[in-house]
Amino acid sequence: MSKIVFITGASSGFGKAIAEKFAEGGYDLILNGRREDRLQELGNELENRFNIAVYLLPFDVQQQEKVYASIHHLPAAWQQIDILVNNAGLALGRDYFDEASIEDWNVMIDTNVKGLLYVSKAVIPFMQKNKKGHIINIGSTAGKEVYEKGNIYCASKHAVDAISKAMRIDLLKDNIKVTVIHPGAAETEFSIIRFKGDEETAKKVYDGYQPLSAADIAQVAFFCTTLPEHVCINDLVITCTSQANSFYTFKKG
Ligand code: NDP
Ligand code: 8X3
Repeated sequence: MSKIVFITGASSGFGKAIAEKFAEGGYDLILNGRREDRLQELGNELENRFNIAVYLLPFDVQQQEKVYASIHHLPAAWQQIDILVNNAGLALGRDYFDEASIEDWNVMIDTNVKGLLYVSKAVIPFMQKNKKGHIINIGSTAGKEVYEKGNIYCASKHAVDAISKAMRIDLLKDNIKVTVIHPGAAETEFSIIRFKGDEETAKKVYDGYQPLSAADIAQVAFFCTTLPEHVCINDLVITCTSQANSFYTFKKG
């Protein structure tokens, strides 16, 4: 069997582009997301185009029992996971702290933080058995600086940053690499989800400059995993050329 990469949130955006990039590189894929129809379509296309094998593992990362049951029941050959990409995540709303919805906060914390923990906890024993592995966590520039009305999304991504540091220290003994990639603004379905289907507001986020694309992030994720065995990129912030950090983006017009 070829090397195996397990990608959460592969039905859209970064996760989908990462699946395409690794498929092109000859990896077999475990694809997760909630929208099974999208995973099925992507899986079929990549199997046909790149002659690789794809295993679909649709579940909601917020549901601990389902996460554990799905991962523990992987066929033995598919348990030989080389790379885990913890990408599933979202922002919901852009509101002042005192006006934001508690439901939105719960979903962001349950997905971006607890979901990442559940999936990692379930996959790490397979890597420990093999005495190798690579975990890539998708953070954000929002995990480096807190911006107005970003409150709990920023908090969840700061948590991803801290969890990545903790994992890297505690998994040294198992020869497991941990990389956290912090992208800036990238045009995916992210803002449509954040603004709850308001496509006009979502589009405005990217007006006046060229944001990152999902393919840019996929290229970087692939690069991080193809370095020599003894080399690990720990922490990587990537923005488009027009963006410096969460606060400064140069926009035309
Ligand atoms: P998209 O909305 O395009 O993709 C998000 C993916 O996450 C989808 O595949 C979605 O699948 C999946 N997902 C969401 N919730 C769950 C869940 N509960 N269980 C399983 N899968 C879930 O956004 P992006 O590709 O942009 O976002 C990917 C990651 O990148 C997120 O963690 C986001 O915070 C981060 N990020 C995004 C940036 C951006 O500007 N776009 C910048 C920095 C970081 P489904 O709905 O089918 O479950
Ligand atoms: C997504 C980028 O700037 O919306 O993580 O927080 S931003």
